[in-house]
Amino acid sequence: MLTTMTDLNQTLFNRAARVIPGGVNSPVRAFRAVGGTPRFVQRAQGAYFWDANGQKYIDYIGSWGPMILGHGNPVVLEAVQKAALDGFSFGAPTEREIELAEEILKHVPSMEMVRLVSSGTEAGMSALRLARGATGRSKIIKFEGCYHGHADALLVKAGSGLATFGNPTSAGVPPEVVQHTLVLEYNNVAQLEEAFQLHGKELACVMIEPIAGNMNFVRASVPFMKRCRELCTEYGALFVFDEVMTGFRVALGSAQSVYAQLIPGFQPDITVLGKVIGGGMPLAAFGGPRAIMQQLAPTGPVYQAGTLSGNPVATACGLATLKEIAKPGFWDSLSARTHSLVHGLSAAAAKAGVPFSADCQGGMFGFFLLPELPQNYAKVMTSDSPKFNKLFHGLLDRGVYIAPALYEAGFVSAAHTEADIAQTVAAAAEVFAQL
Ligand code: KE4
Repeated sequence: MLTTMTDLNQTLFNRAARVIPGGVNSPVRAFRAVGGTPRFVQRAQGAYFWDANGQKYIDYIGSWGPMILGHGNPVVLEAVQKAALDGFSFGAPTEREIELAEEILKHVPSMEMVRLVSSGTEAGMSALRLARGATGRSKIIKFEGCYHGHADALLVKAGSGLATFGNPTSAGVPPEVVQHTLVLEYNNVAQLEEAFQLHGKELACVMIEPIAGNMNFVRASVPFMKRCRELCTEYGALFVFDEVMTGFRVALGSAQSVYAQLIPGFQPDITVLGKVIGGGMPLAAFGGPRAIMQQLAPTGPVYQAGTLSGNPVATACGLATLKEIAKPGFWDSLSARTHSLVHGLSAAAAKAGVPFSADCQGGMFGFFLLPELPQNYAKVMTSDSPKFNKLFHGLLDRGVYIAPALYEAGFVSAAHTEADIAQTVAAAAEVFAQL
């Protein structure tokens, strides 16, 4: 167990809370769902970070997805240092934005063009405006438990953050802003059919997390995904894949390449990306067919802009990251490591008689203290929060850092070793025995 005389994390947290709301710049970091003191990161390297007390942790958050290579990858670091020497930001086009765009398009064939922005929220918000502008329609469908960033129209029964606070919508979002947003149950084909029968011709888009990482880890079933695609095509609505979390994280071709193997010819219309494509720097993107993307300013009527969009240092970080994960063998090795973690945790839970179900794809994993994998938000909500909180803190005390919220996914990086996995599983076995 870890004990420290003066907990410098608490000292920093108290100081932070005086000048930053909740002491954090993003709610989930405050540990509100799990209780206790957030760990203030002093530095990170590979699969680890060290907190204000100098305590080391195996990091399974990796900045909520971006750090797929692990922290401080030397190739990426060198690219960033080199780019910084040439200038931080110009507000003018650069060659590297073209290189990053070309690299993204190479791996995501559903996209012919892409626009770079600075956050997943900005990308999702812009994709929504594009879908509405391109179709001339206002209504949209999203699914309960999915989170697409905090743009007003999308902040309705979001899965991340808000679900943890049990607050299905946010204050400050006027009812008229969300009146066009239909929230359906994930994986519910009947409800989807009904919504299209009622509103199909008014629908600008259906927006979905193909693997819902904001409900921890819930896959869209093949029949459900197939039906979303068919109905969007039939009614002229655009199918928007929010791959901010799954993009370049579950596979080099992102989640859409996983579904294209299960549903021949499957492609979404618009894809939203973030996290991994920035390699940890503020960078996100959205893209799709040329005919749709040309609707964006300055070539079309849908306005969208950004001072730091395509930032030269962030694009260097993202491009170096994508080049590394495209190297032969990367995905076999990463997937093997993630599977080894999930199998180890499942075996440890079974041995301790703890109800447990887990799933993973590429470098992303999730688990539930439930006997079987939940298929939607309501089922995820039946999870035993107090028990999860005990697991969270038991692991944290043993130097293993998983998401401080039941509804968040976990991430393995290329820097995580089998020894790290073994240490994690051993720690979990101890905690499961106490549950
Ligand atoms: P950002 O604006 O946080 O870059 O991206 C928003 C977003 C959009 N779409 C999906 C599928 C996402 O998962 C996210 C952000 N994910 C959360 C973690 N669940 C970021 C962590 C946080 O909010 O602090």
